[in-house]
Amino acid sequence: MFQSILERYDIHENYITEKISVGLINETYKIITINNESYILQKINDGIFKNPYAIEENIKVISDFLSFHHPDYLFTTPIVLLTGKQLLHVENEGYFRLFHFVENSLSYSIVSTAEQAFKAAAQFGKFTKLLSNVDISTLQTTLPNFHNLPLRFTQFEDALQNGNKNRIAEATNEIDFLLTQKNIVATYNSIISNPNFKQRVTHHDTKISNVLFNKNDDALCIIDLDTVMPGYFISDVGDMMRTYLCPVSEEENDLSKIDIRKDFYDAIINGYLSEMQDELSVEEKKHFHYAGEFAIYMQAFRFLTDYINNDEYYGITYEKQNYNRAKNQIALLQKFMNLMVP
Ligand code: GN1
Ligand code: MG
Repeated sequence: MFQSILERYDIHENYITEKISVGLINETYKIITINNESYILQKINDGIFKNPYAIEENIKVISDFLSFHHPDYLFTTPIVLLTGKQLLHVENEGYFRLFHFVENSLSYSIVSTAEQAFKAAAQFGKFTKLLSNVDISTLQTTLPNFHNLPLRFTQFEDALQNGNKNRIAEATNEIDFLLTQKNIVATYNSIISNPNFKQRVTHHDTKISNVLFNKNDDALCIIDLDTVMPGYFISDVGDMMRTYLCPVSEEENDLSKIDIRKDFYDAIINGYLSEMQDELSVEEKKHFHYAGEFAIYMQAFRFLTDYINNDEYYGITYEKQNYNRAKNQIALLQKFMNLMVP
């Protein structure tokens, strides 16, 4: 399969491949040719991204804007095919994109220093800031309602009505806890009706593996631009809190390891504000803490929803994985709410 894909990019040398997928949705491979050219090949999950061309078009709008206004900014765009398109559709296989591997870059799966948290947050803040003059109506929504908390909550409630009865019974404690936190949804509704909350170009998947660093630990650029679309800053800051504050990942089953690193919390806020200070309104700046609650809560019940729906969305490698992920996120939310009083 790879060979026929690479030929469409006029790459004919021998190569080796390595699966480096870190996400739960798309598949990612590194390809190194015999001439030592390195590429990243990504297969888009078109069961989830129903209109992959929207991704390509958004990236085009953004890359045109950046190359005109901020030509020095390192922005990873897919390699253009012989046909002139960036997205390759292979019948019965799916949609693919090929990128040049960013030389001398590395990525992390867990944040190990507050400085990394600061630098990553600054990168995501910079991205939104540099694009603040893009007319967001020119961008498409690549995943409708992706971070729409009330709608996600309704999907959770639907799962509780129609999902796997055994799994619902098994997860009674977690379900009860999540239902008691519904005020987080009410706050979201008040936020989006507040004119001081603005929609901006938002990444929506700010985990640390989406930031490339060099060996001196400088942040080089951000990657994984499939969910770049209009959104609120709480999405980006919230997902950083969800994924940077804890020394272990959402896959950890030993809940005693779940902890909140206060200095990393400060680093996220300070790093983000180092770029976004003049962009965010006073009202928005009061909602950094809420951002964390929003993202952790949403992820907790999205994992549980998927478990109750028999794991139809997130990739799993063992039976109770989505349940365990939900328990992990609930533990994180409880720690976050107890330790990090706004
Ligand atoms: C999914 O596949 P990945 O890791 O890029 C999900 C995110 C979740 C994340 C949890 C399109 O992202 O919302 O935060 O899993 N992306 C989509 O690991 O649903
Ligand atoms: Mg992603």
